[in-house]
Amino acid sequence: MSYQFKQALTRLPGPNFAQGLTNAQLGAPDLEIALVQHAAYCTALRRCGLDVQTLPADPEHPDSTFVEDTAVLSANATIVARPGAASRQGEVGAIVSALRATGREAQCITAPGTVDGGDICQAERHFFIGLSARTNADGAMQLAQLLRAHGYTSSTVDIRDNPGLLHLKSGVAYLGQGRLVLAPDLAPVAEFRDYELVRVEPAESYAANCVRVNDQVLIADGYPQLASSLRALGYALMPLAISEFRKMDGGLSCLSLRF
Ligand code: CIR
Repeated sequence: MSYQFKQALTRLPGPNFAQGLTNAQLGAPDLEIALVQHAAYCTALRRCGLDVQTLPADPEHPDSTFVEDTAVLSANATIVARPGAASRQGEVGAIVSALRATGREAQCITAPGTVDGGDICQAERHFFIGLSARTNADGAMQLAQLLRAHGYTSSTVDIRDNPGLLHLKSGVAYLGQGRLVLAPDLAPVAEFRDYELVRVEPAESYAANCVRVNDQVLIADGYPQLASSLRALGYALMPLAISEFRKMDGGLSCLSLRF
């Protein structure tokens, strides 16, 4: 990955965390454990060299710890998303302010468009935009136009027939050097055929949501096959416990905005 991340934005899960949206059927999350896992995640980002700003929990928005969904950030672009779940649309105000404080002025996705940042996967100068239950065609079109104005290309990947994937990045991660980690549900997607694929076994599908951060790859702990494939390719891994966020349909990428 040629781009080096310098900063990250995260947000604490709050006492209302268990009231967020989920289809995971893994039981209610334990807030104390979630806070420990969140702190370890922020520490991992710092070890990757990032300056991490953690916003306080938002009592109005139980899903607001999943900050990735609120924006699409790249070297040149700062685009504030418009989450597809109505209960999450109020999360963006605090993110706009936090980004502004770092000197980034945001452009916004507007109604009737919806975009969740979790549906957006950047691979160098190209963005894959997932069409999902959260990101609609209008939002995808607005985003593509904004990205084009910043010199990026994009293409859409329709995951609406993949009920196992909440977001595109639930099933794909870009590692740099033209290489993607890919969950089995996305294996048939023609858009990915020009990339070198690290295929995730069906039993480890959840682990496809890993995150390359500078010289490290954050990976959910407990997925030995993917970990061993990535180590064999020379990646330094940071395995992280993420169980409480998984109970709320979240993964590693969702817990931060990296820029
Ligand atoms: C939601 O359903 O919106 C949250 N409970 C989980 C969001 C996870 N975000 C992500 O995968 N980017």
